[in-house]
Amino acid sequence: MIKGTFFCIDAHTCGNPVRIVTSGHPDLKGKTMSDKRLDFMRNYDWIRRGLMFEPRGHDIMSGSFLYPPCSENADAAILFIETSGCLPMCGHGTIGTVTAAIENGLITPKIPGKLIIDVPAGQISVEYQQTGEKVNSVKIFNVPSYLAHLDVELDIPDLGTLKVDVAYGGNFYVIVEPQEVFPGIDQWTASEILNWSPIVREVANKVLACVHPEDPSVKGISHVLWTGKCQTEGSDAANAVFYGDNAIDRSPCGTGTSARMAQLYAKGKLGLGDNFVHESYIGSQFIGKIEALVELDSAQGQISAIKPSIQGWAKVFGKNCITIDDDDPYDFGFVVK
Ligand code: PYC
Repeated sequence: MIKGTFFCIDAHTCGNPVRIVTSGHPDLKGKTMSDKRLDFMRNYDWIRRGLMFEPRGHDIMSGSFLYPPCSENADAAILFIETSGCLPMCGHGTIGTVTAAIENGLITPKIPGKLIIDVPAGQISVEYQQTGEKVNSVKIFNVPSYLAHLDVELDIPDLGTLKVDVAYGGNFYVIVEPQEVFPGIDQWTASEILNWSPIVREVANKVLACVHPEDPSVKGISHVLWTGKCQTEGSDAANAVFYGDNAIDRSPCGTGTSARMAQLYAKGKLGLGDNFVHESYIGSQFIGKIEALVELDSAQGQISAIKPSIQGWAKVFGKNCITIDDDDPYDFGFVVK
């Protein structure tokens, strides 16, 4: 029996995949996208697994569902899906989703060129540029981003002690800069990054508490952002973001770029109004900027945060109708580790 039929638009944002699911998504309970994310994770995770994992997806697959807005001022809402779960926010996912949605008439903006979008991490706004039917670039004004932990020493078995920071940019990131036991991403192979990242994430999650002060359902370190020397002209910094169980982001990572700007701001290395060109593991670039400074209330007092923007591009390359049928032994997908 067919359990679900999903019409999808396949795209990539600066090299990283985004599968935008335009039909077949479940009705979700809740007033906000954060509530709806929890309902999806509890009751419909089979859809994510079926569409993201092999054989319909792969280790690096990520995607989104477009929903009607939850707030009166918004144009649309997005639920993000990925091999690792349902992210509170995804930058490359938003750029791909907006590109596909505008090019295919799936969202009608109240103001052409601008969108307000509800996402599980809060509300974001977007500006996009279009030539004819094509969207050339998308700029996201992301959720407040902040440094959560500074100079933490992690004992990584068989590697040594890593000094790291942890920052939030829509997801929590361990940020690892070059040091004695880590020479930089330019000196490590992709296999080394894929090997050490889950261990670093696990150790960091054991010793550090990361809970968003305004939404306790947003918690835990999901990503590891490694840094190193740039390879593309014009870049200010380079990164390799690890996510899921076996993925390095091919885009410069929107939430990772936001977290990195928050870390650099807190350390006095980036200022209000500064641009920050961030390069991915394959050399593609996002333009980041610190747009404003804000304070977040927390039980421990106020947290200084930045309001970052991230600008990038996406290309749509296919349309796809995917079924999940329970006569298929791999209906809910599988992961090879
Ligand atoms: O662009 O925010 C992002 C992202 C998260 C995971 C992969 N990409």
